[in-house]
Amino acid sequence: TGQDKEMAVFSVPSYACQRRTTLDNQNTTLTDALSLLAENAELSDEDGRGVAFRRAAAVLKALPKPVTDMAQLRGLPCLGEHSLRVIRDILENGMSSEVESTKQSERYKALKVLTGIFGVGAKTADRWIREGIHTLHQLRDSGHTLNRAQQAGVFLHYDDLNRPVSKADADIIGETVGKAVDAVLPGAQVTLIGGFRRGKLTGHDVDFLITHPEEGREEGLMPKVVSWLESRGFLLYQKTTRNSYLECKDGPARPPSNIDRFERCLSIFKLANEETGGTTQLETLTENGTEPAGHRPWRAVRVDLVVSPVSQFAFALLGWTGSKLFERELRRWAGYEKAMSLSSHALYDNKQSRYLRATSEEEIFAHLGLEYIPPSERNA
Ligand code: DGT
Ligand code: MG
Repeated sequence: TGQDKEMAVFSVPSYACQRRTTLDNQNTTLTDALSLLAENAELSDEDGRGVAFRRAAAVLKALPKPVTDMAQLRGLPCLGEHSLRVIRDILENGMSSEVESTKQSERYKALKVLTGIFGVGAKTADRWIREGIHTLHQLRDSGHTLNRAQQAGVFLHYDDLNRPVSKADADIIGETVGKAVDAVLPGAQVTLIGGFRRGKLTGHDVDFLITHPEEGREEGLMPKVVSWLESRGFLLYQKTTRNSYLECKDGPARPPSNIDRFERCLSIFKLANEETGGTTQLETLTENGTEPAGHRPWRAVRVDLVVSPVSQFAFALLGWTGSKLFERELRRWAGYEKAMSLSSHALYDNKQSRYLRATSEEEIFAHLGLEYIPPSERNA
């Protein structure tokens, strides 16, 4: 029919790491709906369902035009029955009743509030909800003993940590981190990673990768950087850990030397307000009784620092730039299509039984037989 001729037909490769996904999303209504269902599944310990919704949302994010008709989706990958039903509801009725009822549900609302606490994940939140704890007030009254991170998250900085961080704030923090690193190890380099490297204008935290061009010089760097920052009052909280090597789940066992040398610091930064701007938002007393930001000249910001030896830098850079789904898809591609194991430390070729070296992200994409996708197009 004539209508069919007008309709854009889309074609999208199966893996998100084969696609160029910019921040210019033409289907935000649909992707917001699917992302909400993904989030709800993840918070409910249904990771498989979560990933399915994330993949479906990512396909829609890669489309050059808004979807207006179900027929346009024919042949597209990763759109399962459930996701298609949600999309159809929205295209036909302007909303999905499943999304709306999830959004309104007490459980989802409580999960959002409780996992909004720094240091509280889905498991803890779920346990509290089963005890009838749905709000911060109820949590405080419950008499639960909270760990140090959670105390910082609930009592001190809840509102700050749940307010988006701007790129300008990220840059100011980057300058401070740069000064710290330069002071304790001249020649060491700081790179902004995470969502800001992909061009996002806001984020939930600021992520930095630190390395030194001479292998081994980065050892012991993190504690020094942290002391420098701490002694000058830049840190409200910090916890430095040896890399827990979570991505090991997806790969073979690796030499322990890799594991030992990767350090990470989860911190809460004290960011002074710009002198001219004062506070950015007008605020009344916060509902949960934390100290309102309007009455103090700083805000709290989550900052993640990672130190990598230069031999692993390209892998760390690629692994920490995201998006999370893009990373997951890269590892899936490596495993299923190339019989390789990719982590933030290394790329292992199972057929050749050896590690493949790389000094740039471009080389890693080449090893994987993928077209190079720059950070700004990894927003899957
Ligand atoms: P945001 O902060 O919400 O605006 O968005 P992103 O994309 O910056 O997300 P974030 O900060 O949670 O993580 C940045 C990237 O770092 C993410 O794409 C995956 C990676 N990443 C996060 N946590 C870990 C981890 O524990 N291990 C490894 N290898 N990578 C991680
Ligand atoms: Mg981030």
